[in-house]
Amino acid sequence: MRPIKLVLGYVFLAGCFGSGGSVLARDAPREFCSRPAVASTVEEPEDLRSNDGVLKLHLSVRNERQKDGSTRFCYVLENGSQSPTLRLNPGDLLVLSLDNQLIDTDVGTPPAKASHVHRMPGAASDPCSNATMSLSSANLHFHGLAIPPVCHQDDVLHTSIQPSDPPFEYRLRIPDDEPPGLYWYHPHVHGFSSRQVLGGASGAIIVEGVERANSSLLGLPERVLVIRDQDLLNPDAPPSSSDAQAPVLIDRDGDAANTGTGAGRPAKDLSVNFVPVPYPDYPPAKLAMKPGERQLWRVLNASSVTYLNLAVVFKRGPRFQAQHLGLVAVDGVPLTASGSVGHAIEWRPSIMISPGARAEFIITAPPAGVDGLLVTRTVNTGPGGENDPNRPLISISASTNAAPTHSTLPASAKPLPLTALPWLGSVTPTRTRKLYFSEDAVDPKDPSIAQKFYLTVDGQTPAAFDPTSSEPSIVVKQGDVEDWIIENRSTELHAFHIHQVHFQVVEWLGLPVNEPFLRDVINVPFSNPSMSGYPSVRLRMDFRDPNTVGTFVFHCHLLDHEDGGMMGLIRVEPRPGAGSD
Ligand SMILES: [Cu+2]
Repeated sequence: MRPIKLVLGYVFLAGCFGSGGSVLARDAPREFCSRPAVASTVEEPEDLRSNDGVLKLHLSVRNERQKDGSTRFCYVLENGSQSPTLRLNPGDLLVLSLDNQLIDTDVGTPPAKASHVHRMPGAASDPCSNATMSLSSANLHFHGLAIPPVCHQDDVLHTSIQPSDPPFEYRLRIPDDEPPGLYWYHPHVHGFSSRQVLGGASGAIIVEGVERANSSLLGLPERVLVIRDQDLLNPDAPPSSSDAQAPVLIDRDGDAANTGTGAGRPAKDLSVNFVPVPYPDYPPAKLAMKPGERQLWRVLNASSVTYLNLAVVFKRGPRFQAQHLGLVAVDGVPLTASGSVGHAIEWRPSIMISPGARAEFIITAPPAGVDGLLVTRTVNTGPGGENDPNRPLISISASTNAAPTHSTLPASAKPLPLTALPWLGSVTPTRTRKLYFSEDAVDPKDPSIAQKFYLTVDGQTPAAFDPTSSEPSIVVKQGDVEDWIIENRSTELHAFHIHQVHFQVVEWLGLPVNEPFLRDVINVPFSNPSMSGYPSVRLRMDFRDPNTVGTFVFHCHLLDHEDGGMMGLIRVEPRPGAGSD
């Protein structure tokens, strides 16, 4: 369900840019965020590769209001291509100049519906400390990278670039020991992340070398798939005939509520590399592979709220045959990360990917004459959650003429050295903390009003994240390893994410799992009134990396929950006696 917005004051944005001359100039008709047609072929994003250890690029962030009232957001290169994949090696420098060309697309709508703006005390023109956070503010979060939470690198608390600012330079170095895999970039403007990401503001980052962690990947063609959600293209359409028996329930925000049937109207449409797969008929995007070919698919769930549960079926006549997918990495971390052998590939009939999470897996193309289908299977998000029904995403055809992927992993590679630090799972935690997700009705007597969202450290008072406060709810020392129990006291799923840090899932619903890899997003099961106690996961949190020193956030990655306040602050203090690094 959607939160109420944290409203500190309504400001009609047209008046916020001084003379407004540049704003008016940008109001001319234009199409920057064009999108492919329904049922078209899935194209890979453009690859930008580092050269001599440096990747330098100029990216504009733009938006465009659509006839249906929705707004597209896009990251555009000078050549017009959108959401490029940034490919770097460990140790490489990324120099990204971000030009905010956003306009206020709410101008012209009644003031009550116009963008609201957080203005924190001390608002200034320096983008490193600009307290204005609005729908036309921009910043970037480099999701999953263990880089410092400071301005021009990965700070989202105080960095806010306005349309009137000159291009803003991000300059950061991929750590030498960053696990090779799939990461991503997206905006993190508090209160507005959901609308910007839902509009399409996201792109992939690849830290090269996954074949060094897993020799079974040597020489495989690789393909980046970014799955996004968006407002329904056909919100008023009745369900297709095969779905007709499924009820269309509306939750208190007007979103389609979880039907628990696997069918019915979804809360959001999905797209694959921007090819929309709209409700109610879901005409799938198209993709060709050579018959029987193996590829590494690197899938990012860049949805604002939609869970994915990916599976591949082959159609043999009237029968559908489920295939196994060979999972090799999660959230940018190869499954071989613990150094234990024998877990290089995990063959699974389906792979769940929470909003914000990534999965990299081997897929085998259908044989000649057989069609394949990538689908997302229904996810039960709980009685309070949104409807994520079964639906197809990509129709896979087997063809000897299939175009090659943009990129193929090297055929030989030096194995990745083991990290210098002991495996996280073998470290005894310094202490254990408990945090919990909870929701509150704004007005219990009026169920038409949405929820308030909290992520609380046990013992503290639940409160929505306050962007004007710099007081952390958790303070740790660099070098510490802690266990965090994350409990869900609400009736819908939440996806826990923390910046700068990967963690190990140690327990799931009280059962030891000791995953031999790390994650940066974990789904926490919803609670149910018939349960005794609340469902929880236990995470081993790693603050050993000196790059974690500073203040940063942890939050739910269902972005309207995050925007609604389901977020907290942590400060990692330098280790006493540690050097300046
Ligand atoms: Cu949530």
